[in-house]
Amino acid sequence: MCLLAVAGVLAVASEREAGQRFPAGFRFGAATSAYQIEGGWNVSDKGESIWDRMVHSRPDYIYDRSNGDVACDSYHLWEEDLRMVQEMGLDFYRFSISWPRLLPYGFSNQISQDGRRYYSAVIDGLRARGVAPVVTLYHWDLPQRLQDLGGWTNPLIVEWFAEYARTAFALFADRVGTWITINEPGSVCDGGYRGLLAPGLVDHEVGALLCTKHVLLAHARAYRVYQEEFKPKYGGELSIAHQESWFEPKTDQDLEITLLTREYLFGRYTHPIFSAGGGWPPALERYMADKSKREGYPRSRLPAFTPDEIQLLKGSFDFYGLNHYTSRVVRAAAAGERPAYMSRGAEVGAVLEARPHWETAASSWLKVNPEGVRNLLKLIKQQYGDVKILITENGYSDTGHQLDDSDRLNYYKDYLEQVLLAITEDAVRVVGYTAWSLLDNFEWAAGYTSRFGLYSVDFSSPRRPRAARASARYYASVARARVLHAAHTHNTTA
Ligand code: PNW
Repeated sequence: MCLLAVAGVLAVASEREAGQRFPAGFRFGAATSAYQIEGGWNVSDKGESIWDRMVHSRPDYIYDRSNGDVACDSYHLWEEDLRMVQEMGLDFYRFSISWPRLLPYGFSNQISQDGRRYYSAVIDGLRARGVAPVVTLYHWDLPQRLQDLGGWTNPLIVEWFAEYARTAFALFADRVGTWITINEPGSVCDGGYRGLLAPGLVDHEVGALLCTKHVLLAHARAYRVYQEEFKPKYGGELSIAHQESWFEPKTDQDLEITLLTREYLFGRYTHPIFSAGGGWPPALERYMADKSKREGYPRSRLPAFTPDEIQLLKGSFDFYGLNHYTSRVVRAAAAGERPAYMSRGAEVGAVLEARPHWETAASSWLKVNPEGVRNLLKLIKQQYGDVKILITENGYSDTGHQLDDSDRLNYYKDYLEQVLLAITEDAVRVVGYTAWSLLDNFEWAAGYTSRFGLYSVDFSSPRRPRAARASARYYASVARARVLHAAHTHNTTA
């Protein structure tokens, strides 16, 4: 078909589908994280992280006994990554700084010049390509030294993190306008203290809840540091990225348990920051106090906030960062049924299930339910008001490095459609969308067995060649046209 005819098809398509248009100013991006892509785990003076320690000391912990020692080798091949971001025409690239790469021993008395040069080059490289950097300060790679001092269960980490954040702002805030403090506090604490992620500790009764308090306060302190010392000069924005699934009651009888489970798994991390009143979700706070008492603890396992801490946390955001992948139905455990001790709902007596018709990605936890994202966006607006929401992650996993990935393409298409409906029909203020991930990478305990990349990576080759998948072309066409189906029409007619 000649070019003019293609243009004609496009013109008709875009008129027909005017309602499928993302609002002006809506931004598209893709995300990665340091440990998952960089490699270079011990180059120059980089310090050891809890993931380095985990994969080296407990190789069985990773499904395919792999590690992130080399990963995508983005420490050396970062220009290729930037070329891919540019090739897709994306507005921003979300990546993370490795705390022990910048501060090898966790504290700012020693700043790695190599680490500093590396992140500076990535930031400058993005800007030179017209792509905005969105920088995450903590995507799970804590300096091992700080773990040895108690990690996220030690209240002193609140100031250690604020000091790290101040260092990163001082070095990069002149060129970075959007910051994420912590990626998924829920994964950091509930994953890290349920043995699923580094540090691989098992103490979700006490450890995970201490971690929750400190990881939130660390975020809030970093927010205030930015507000007071950097925002007046640079005017950027900062928030935290929460992982939230859509939870719906299995039957009408399960409404109450669903509300409590949402508060336990998600509200515990969002209510202190986004609610008008601040502090822990009241229903959860009562539940945990009563339960702890029955268990013989002298005080609630959910540690209290002081009034000052409540004020520090309340409103410590410029937007709502949302990582979303999947949905569950919730039911109360039946009489005599004990939810598996380590299962996520066990603390509140809930059982989480998937509906049988939801398809499963390569990651067994990832059940596909596109309507879930719209429901969740509406719920966030209902709970916390008309807040600006940046979707900081959404994506789909398969296996192997093949390029024909119609399942992933359809996942993006169907989820983006629901995001757009939330904007146009429900007036939810979603300002941007981030695909996870730019390229296949080290998927934590799943190693390289689950692939989330828009670009595939061949990990069997020392050159780690990247190649665009069909989903990358699709996503690029949406990002360029800002319309859901017109560009797709182009793909099929051309
Ligand atoms: C995210 N859930 O984690 C992380 O931010 C990424 O590093 C990771 O690679 C990606 O998702 C894919 O797994 C998640 O419970 C943790 O639904 C938990 C959930 C989803 C994603």
